[in-house]
Amino acid sequence: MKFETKVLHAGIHPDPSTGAIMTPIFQTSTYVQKSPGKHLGFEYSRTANPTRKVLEENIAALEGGSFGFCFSSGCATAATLMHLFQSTDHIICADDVYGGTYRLFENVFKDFGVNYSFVDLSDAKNLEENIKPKTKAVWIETPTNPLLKIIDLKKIIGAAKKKNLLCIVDNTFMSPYFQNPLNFGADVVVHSTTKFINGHSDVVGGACVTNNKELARQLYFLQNAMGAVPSPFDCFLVLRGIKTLALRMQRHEENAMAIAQYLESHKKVERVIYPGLPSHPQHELAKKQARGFGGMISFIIKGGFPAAKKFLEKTKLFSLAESLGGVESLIEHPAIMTHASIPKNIREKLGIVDGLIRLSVGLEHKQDLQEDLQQAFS
Ligand code: P1T
Repeated sequence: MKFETKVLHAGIHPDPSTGAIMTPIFQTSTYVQKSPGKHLGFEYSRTANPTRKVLEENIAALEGGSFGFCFSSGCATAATLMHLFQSTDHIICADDVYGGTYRLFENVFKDFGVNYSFVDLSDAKNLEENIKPKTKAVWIETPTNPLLKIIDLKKIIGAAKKKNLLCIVDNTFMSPYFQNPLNFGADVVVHSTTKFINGHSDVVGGACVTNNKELARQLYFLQNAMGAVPSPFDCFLVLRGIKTLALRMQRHEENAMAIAQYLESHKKVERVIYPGLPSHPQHELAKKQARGFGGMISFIIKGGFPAAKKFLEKTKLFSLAESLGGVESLIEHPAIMTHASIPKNIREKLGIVDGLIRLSVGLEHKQDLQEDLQQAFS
């Protein structure tokens, strides 16, 4: 099946008891057994739930994977995955990742003895230079959040595999419509389903997918043991949102390209970062490894924080809010909002400066979006 068909049909079947075409919300915590241990495949909803199962199968199919697992948030997905490791293990993480991911690793799991090196993986040689005897895994986002650096999946995963490192790729920014890290040899692909996959800013959720049977066994165990699972209703909402993922991603990208070009021509803009622009330092790599450039743009406004603050207060269609990937456009200030948990000196070294503004370009008409930015600049 092609992607547009998979979002509607992969793992989705009419309800056998009623014929309902939409997957029912199985709002139940437990399941009656005929005799101890004799049941219809479901015992308790933390362990498995029919609505969640359909979503897990659907997301797995979209990523080209065999096993999918859903969680109560993107962070809960990452937290569960971290339990694959033990104290003294070392993980190499891309240096530019969602602030909450950085915080989870640096301020939570580090206290349990897991060590992290945050490294610029857009330069592949930095991976090999940072591998230690206890290195077990590499954690990647591409494009990165918020600087939209592109990491060469083939190169990094190739080098990591030579050292038997587990490769985990957070694919939230691209969504499975534009990029499938498992095809590059990644072991696990991660999503905050809160973002493009659900797409309607009404659910917080997460998911991961693998093709590795042994990893799937461990993840199934951890998902049940840790218990950070989504509600059946949230799974229903994500399943509903996913149906239009292909259409939404096409429009997100069309609008983002137009807005990126507009920003690049604006005299009050110092620099625009969008992988779809030829000015992006890794534009060719982005073209090669993904089927599109997505809906996220970052730019630096001239005039530093005072100019950024004024601008962020003035947009109307672009709502000032954290998150991304919803139908409506959002604007935010990474240094104060999504990446505040990264210490200022590290943030600035990375390039998350006070004039940096991030846009999640939604599905409004691109002319209205451009006019909104224009009036804010004025
Ligand atoms: O918010 P949550 O569903 O827990 O997902 C965390 C997460 C994981 N990975 C990436 C790439 C993310 O961007 C996020 C969440 N990001 C935001 C809320 C944000 O505004 O960047």
